[in-house]
Amino acid sequence: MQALAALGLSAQVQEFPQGTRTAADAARAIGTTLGQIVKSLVFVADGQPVLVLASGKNRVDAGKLARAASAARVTRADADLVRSVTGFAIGGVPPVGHATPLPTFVDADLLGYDVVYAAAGTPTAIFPIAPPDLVRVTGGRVADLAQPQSPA
Ligand code: 5CA
Repeated sequence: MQALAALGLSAQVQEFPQGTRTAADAARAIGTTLGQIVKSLVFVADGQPVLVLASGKNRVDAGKLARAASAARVTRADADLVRSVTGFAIGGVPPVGHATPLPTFVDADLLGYDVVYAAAGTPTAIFPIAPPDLVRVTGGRVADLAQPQSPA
């Protein structure tokens, strides 16, 4: 909430005792679609941690992220690295307020919604945010990052 306030946004953090640890949990608790949940994911691009804010309905395509980040090699961060660079444990990693400022990429699919919901630092707390605000407060670059969906 402090990080968002410093960025000019008053966060309306909502607590869900039933848990918002995964995107599916969060969507169920809030009563919204998976697509409207923001997954805050750490990757390592040529040795540098980067943040990807992905729609809950998507898997991040490492090749697309590598191209967006002009990196030769992209891997997932492990849980220890997530904690050390963000200051938060997996399941509650927020899009802002990290221990280290992270270059940020925003899944273009998030821009298709009026409002999306991101973790607020714990596995039971989320906050709503308009996608253009999410881009602004994170200084993120919007990119097509989703793996192609397999037909349902
Ligand atoms: N609070 C929810 C909704 S906002 C949340 O934080 N979702 S999340 O998607 O941003 O965080 C969970 C993600 O952490 C999962 O998508 C999963 O890809 C990742 N994850 C889970 N376990 C590990 C692990 N051991 N190492 C690396 N990443 C992991």
